[in-house]
Amino acid sequence: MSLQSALETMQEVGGGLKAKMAEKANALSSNAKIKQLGQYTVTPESTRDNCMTTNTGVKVSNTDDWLKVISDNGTGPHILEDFHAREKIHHFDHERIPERVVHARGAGAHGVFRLFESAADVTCAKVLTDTSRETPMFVRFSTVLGSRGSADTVRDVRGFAIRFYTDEGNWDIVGNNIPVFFIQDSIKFPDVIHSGKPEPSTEVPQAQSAHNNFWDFMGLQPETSHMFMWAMSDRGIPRSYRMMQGFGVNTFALINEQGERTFVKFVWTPELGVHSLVWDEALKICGQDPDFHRKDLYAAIDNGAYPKWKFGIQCIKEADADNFDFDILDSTKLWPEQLVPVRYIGEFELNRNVTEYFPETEQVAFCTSHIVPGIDFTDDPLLQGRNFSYLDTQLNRFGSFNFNELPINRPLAPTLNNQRDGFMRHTITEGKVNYWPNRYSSIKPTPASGGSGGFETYRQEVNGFKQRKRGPKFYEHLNQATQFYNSMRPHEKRHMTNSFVFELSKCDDPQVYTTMIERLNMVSFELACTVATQVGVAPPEKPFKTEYPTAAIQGVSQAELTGNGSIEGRRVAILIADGFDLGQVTEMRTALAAQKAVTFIVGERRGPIKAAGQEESSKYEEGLGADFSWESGRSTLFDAIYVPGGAGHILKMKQSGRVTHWVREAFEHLKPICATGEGVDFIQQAVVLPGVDLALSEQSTEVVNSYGVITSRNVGLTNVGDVAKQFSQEMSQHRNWAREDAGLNLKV
Ligand code: HDE
Repeated sequence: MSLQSALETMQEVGGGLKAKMAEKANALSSNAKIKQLGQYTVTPESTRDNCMTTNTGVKVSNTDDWLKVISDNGTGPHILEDFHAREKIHHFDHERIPERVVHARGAGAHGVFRLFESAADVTCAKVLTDTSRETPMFVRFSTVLGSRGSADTVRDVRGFAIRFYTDEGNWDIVGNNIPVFFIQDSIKFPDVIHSGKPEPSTEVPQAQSAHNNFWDFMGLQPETSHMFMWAMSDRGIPRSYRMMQGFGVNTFALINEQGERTFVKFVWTPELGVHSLVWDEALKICGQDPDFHRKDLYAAIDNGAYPKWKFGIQCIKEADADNFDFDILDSTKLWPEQLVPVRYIGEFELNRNVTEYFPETEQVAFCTSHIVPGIDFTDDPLLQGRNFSYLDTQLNRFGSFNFNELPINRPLAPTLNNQRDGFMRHTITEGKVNYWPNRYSSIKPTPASGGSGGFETYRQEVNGFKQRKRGPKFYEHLNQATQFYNSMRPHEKRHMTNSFVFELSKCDDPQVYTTMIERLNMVSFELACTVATQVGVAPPEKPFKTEYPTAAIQGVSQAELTGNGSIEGRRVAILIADGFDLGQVTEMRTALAAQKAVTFIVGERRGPIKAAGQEESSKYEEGLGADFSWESGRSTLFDAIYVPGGAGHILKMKQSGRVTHWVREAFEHLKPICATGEGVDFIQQAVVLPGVDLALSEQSTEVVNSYGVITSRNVGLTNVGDVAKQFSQEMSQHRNWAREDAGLNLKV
């Protein structure tokens, strides 16, 4: 392949893909909710003569100078009469609304839900029974503790709130990426959140659970045990919002046509698998790219790599409710899949980015109480209080109950009732009366009639005494925490141990970390001993229990959730300097682009990098344009690295400590690394792979895969494709845990 044709091929790969994606994006731009939002969307073209106006539609002639009384020296006092200046400043002064008290930092996207199996046996909710429907959705991902301006990749639980704009009204599942919660009763929510938020005396730390107050609370409140094990696992540092599971956490009820009740938990699992960052990388990204997750989501959707989740239900019949050794209404317990299998009945896809952040992602107002006929609440004590809190918090954020009239919150189902007026009322309702009953009876409550009639609460018998108490099974807090730990693979256990060590080492109050070691001993003697030694506390003398549970829970290790082998949206850095082998780069890019991975050229400088053979040219613009320089990019922001051949470029790379660090850091973070031709020499110099002499492959066209480092020294153009195949296979597994098991990541 000539240099020229190689460059042209690369342009076609990029251009063709973009055109196809744009086509798909247009086709998807028209679901009913998007059309509805279109009525509220303005563009420069929708204005008169492209002219800026005041908020009352008057064309503006000058927006740079406040009206003044100008004296001879060219200045003078401002005049209050300037209605445009005052409107502009007033508006600015009032631009902020209170940020969410938790989950303040978020990212949203639009999507669509498709049902492939009717759940009519358990519910009459049309959204879960009518397989011919496509239901528009809006989803908001978030961190919990940090404020709006904090970083994305902190260790934290992630919010995963999903809204279905159903024909019967909005249905919200305000979920998380972890299936259990810290506390059992909502009255303790302010306590658990206060303990995690910045300490009141100093307002530090920001977006961190690694401090005295958080671990003080965890140590003293045994019911947190299961959830803090999850938060300290890899689930606390997801690689991408696209690679997280979602859980409704609370126990809801489904009601079918016959009026029968089934207890249900909602779960959704990503097609791309559940994957996480490694801790060192997460910490670095907080500084290198604090918007890492929101950018990742935006870029994937923008490039047509639409993330998808299978949507499932776990059901327990009313008659079986008492047959478990945990209370099925206790949100600190999950329903193990081996006992209650997940029935996947639908899927959703996010296929459109928001047009403007504030009116969509910031103003979306999720409430657990937004349900539709066929779905109901239970006595889950964490859910009951949430139903109160979400509505209350929206009133605080918006200052008016009319927040449901905002475009993003406005249901697709028509709304009509006698609640009128209030701040910022938009709707104009015809008619003389705003009360019920009235002499016209034009609108009235409608009796329940399956999924399409009025909402009717399940007829549940309730009797008892007013008390502040929980059911007897609520008092067991440790079994599932131990079972979760038992379910982890060796590398997952190692990561958990390290996170406890990190977090507790940030606490400087010995009482806090000593109590926490006692608490950990209640979950696992092994874990408590390892953490204690590292944190500087005497390990417990003996196990807390004579026998800890030995069972594991199915489906909770991320090793069981690696996805469908797709590498869509994976970011691959191609490291080059002048004199690189363009043919190899072209072949690799084409092969990876065919699988919708996104490649970036990272060169010795940004701008054109000259391929071997082009080096003599004096024209600056000749060469392959680098997206980043070695200095401006960082290995942490990519999933994998490729180093092509080219004697001249390898010579330069070997002289750069920065680019050597790139490869070593990616190796330490267990990422797939690929090299061809002379690129192999560079890898050999940068990392240690025991028992593998990469030079041996010099004479063969063999592709060597050693701990996720894929090399082919004597690659002919014909087999870059084979190398790419192994490279993407490795990428689809996300990280090479065997490298960590062998301790190689720490020997670079
Ligand atoms: Fe929330 N939670 N929460 N929460 N929560 C809020 O509502 C609350 C809980 C979750 O992207 C607030 O609109 C109480 C569990 C998400 O807009 C607030 C309790 C789960 C989001 C509130 C819980 C969540 C919130 C703050 C204990 C997982 C962000 C702003 C009973 C199932 C939604 C707001 C978005 C937000 C209260 C516990 C998930 C204060 C009282 C369990 C994803 O109302």
